[in-house]
Amino acid sequence: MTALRPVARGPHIETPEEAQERLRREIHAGLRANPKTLPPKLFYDDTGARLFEEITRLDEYYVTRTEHEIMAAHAKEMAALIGPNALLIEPGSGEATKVRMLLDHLENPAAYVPIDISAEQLARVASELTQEYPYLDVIPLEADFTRGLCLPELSDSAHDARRVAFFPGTTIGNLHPPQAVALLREIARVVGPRGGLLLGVDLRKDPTILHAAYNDARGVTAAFNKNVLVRLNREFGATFDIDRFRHYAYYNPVANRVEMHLVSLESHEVIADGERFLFEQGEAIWTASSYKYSPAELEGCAREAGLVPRKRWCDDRRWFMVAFFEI
Ligand code: AVJ
Repeated sequence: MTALRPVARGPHIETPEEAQERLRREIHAGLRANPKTLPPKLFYDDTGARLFEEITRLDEYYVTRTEHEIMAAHAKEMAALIGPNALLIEPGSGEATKVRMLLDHLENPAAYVPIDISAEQLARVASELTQEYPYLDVIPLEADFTRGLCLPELSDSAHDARRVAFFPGTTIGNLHPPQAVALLREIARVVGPRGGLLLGVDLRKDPTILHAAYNDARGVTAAFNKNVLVRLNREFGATFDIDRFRHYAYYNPVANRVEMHLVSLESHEVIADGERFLFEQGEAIWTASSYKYSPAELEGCAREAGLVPRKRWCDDRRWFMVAFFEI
């Protein structure tokens, strides 16, 4: 049994209580806003992380499968571009499935830093990776990367290594483009002058395909979306009646995004965080966006953030792109 490094917390070493308090305020502000809005990171409690894994295996959800196919075909070339002795950083690591394809080809990586808000999943994944790659220094960091990026304490050699961020799964798509640029800029800052970024992003395509991917027949995406309300009831003492809300997702080809909503089926009141919130019949809570990019637009965002496009890989249908950038 390998001794497990304690999960570092960052940035600014916020306690779990402070993090929960900040989330509470964010939720409160979101429910007061017009339209009512909740941050997509709320999806990823332990139940949500599990539901998302189920989504990635759905017939309709081509996203994960397609990226996996691209990675499988080109991981060797990607690893070569990252180079030897690199420190690999993954914001929103989740199950850390795709990074294994890189690790299988990377030459003597300095360390791997998975960053995630789902603490239980992060600890489990880190221990699995330590067993699978005994030579690898795995340094998990429990953090909300949307609040800025930081690195845990590193050994001198890991600290001086070339830093490369791995940001797959089109997580960047959750952000409105200006925020996406800001996060890319933050990534560029953390990886520094010799750094790199390997980024996976979903591309624009037939809206029918997109619609199906976010409206699966088995209703897993609906359960994933509604789990946000279950969580607010459990963790923040809210009184949402889940059956009074409908999962509603559609692709907006003008804004280039899938929007996910929870729509109130009738006019009613909900208590959350000690306050009454009125829902009109048909009123939405906007729970997520999933932006779809063209390769050129994505690379434009990256350039704005100080990242230079070096190489891109797509599947045959051009549904998904993985791209490598350097500072
Ligand atoms: C994890 C943000 C990439 O937007 O496709 C999947 C989340 N939501 N189905 C996405 C999600 C509904 C997913 N990302």
